[in-house]
Amino acid sequence: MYGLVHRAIHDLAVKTADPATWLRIKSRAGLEEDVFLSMKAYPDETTLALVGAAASELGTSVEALLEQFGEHWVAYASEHGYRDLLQARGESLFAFIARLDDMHARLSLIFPKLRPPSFRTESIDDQTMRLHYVSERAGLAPFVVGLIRGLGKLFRTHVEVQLDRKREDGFAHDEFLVTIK
Ligand code: 1DX
Repeated sequence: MYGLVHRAIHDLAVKTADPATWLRIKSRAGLEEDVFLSMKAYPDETTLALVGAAASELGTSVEALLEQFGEHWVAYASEHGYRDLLQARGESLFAFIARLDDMHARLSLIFPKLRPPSFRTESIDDQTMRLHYVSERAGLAPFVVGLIRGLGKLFRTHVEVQLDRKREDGFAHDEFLVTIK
């Protein structure tokens, strides 16, 4: 994944722990680079090694770390040049989620090595949607839970996310139920 993702993990580690913890995360992940370049595409193995090492060093599970990181990613991106992208003026949380593929299409024009997931929404009622998440990467459903919670904060909307159908249970892809409270 793009180095921007690794920089956001760095930011999370320094904010929830300290710089020494980040150095241990990098070393545990077997990575040598001093800094990650935002606009360089790194192998997914590098990203996953960082996530695993961060979970160990921060004393949590990979799933919990991914949830936390998803929430942090939204805040981080909105503070590092992507606020306008994440906050189309006047839009509701559900309207924004329904347009995530458009957001990724725009980003892909600028960053050709982006391999974005796809999100499809199904309206159930005014308060509830079913969110279909299709990714070439496995194991990142908890990341999406955090992303939706992060968007909820950004849009100042109380939201609950529930992983309803798991790809690892044999479904074609992960499906979430997203509810506005
Ligand atoms: F709900 O792959 C809210 O590298 C959401 O299944 C979901 O393939 C917000 F400059 C610039 C750059 C850089 C900007 F090139 C990324 F470096 C992207 C900024 C998205 C803001 C996807 C990151 C693919 C890297 C993927 C989960 C799970 C999408 C991560 C979250 C807003 C982003 O993001 C999966 C890659 C950006 C950039 C946003 C993503 C890659 C998301 C969201 N994705 C790089």
